[in-house]
Amino acid sequence: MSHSTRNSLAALLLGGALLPACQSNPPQTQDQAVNKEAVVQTDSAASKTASADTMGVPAGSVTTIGNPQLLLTLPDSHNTPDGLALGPGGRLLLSIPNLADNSKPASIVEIVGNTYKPFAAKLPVEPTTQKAAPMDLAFGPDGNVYYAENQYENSKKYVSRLMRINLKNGQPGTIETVVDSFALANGVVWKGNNLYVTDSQWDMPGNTKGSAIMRFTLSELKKPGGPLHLKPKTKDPHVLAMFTTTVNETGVDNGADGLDYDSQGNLYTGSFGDGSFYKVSLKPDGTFAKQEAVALTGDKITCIDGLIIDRATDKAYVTGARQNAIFVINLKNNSVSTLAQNPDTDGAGGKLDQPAEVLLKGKRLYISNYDNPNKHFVNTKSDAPHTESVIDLP
Ligand SMILES: [Ca+2]
Ligand SMILES: [Ca+2]
Ligand SMILES: [Ca+2]
Repeated sequence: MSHSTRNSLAALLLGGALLPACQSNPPQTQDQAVNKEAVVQTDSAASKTASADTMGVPAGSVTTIGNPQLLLTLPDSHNTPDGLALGPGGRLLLSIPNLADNSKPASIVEIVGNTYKPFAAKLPVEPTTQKAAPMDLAFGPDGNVYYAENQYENSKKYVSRLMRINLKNGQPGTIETVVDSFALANGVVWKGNNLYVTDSQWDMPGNTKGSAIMRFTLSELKKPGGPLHLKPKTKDPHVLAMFTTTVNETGVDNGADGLDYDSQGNLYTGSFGDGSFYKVSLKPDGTFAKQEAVALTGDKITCIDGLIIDRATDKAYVTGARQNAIFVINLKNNSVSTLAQNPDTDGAGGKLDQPAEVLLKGKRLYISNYDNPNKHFVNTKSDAPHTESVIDLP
């Protein structure tokens, strides 16, 4: 999950530069509106906190739906919980990239009951950024843990990676880079011996709003000889499908984010920047067959972060990071309903606080509250407590 605070910064700077031009006239375009608001924010110190969302989510309109419960609270040293993985024996891992405050190192912990313990406390840092940033993660068919790394907020120079934690007797041994040169590696899912990874910023020549799903086979990830290198700004042979984000008032152009597959083996991903929901059909060998934007009905989703599909019911549980909500998409008829939603909170008591990732274990839905907002999000402030919530489904 994946969030681009730098975009806000860019809009802010741009807004400053355009100050004389748009100060006296009402904004005519969405971009101008964004810039105009940025100017207002620069001019007024008072508006630094909690500027109510007046565009995508009108102030006061956010209702309370459902009743998420607190699973556990994390200290400030674990401030941005994100990816969740279910392993052999029901083991649960949680990645914490600390992108809200990375003065403390990122790590991966293991959730045990309603508490947690260290799993991989020392992740290798990327050499140029000197940071680790684990996002989504998954146990592979080889029993090892694969995690996507998001360096995009540290560097735009294609230094994000796919990493492998080689397990020894269930505990982390060596941790190595298996693929490099992603822009923003984000969601991961294994389907048989195919690994699918989203890159939320896979741009192309002439398309700065690009994103993609990549496909790797277990055998190529196991080949000796060091990491695979992607070729940025190309349709690299690992690119399975590409997407273009329609940038809205949030200014965020991150695209494909969470991903999972249904009972028929179709892959789905959602766009963080614009909330589009995509279906990618696969051939039996896991390669591309076709893709489509799914026409959804019911409640409107403006931003999709993580998602998980219950293949027994073909319902997708989708985090609405911007709307501070969990949505359910019934893949049998593409209708959307809201399972849970809260107004702006700090997360106390398990209230939603910008949910980023979800995982289903039995009938229990685990929810990571990422709490690291972009502008025009219901959540306005990264704050303690840092939390995991749960919803027990009927
Ligand atoms: Ca881009
Ligand atoms: Ca919080
Ligand atoms: Ca918050």
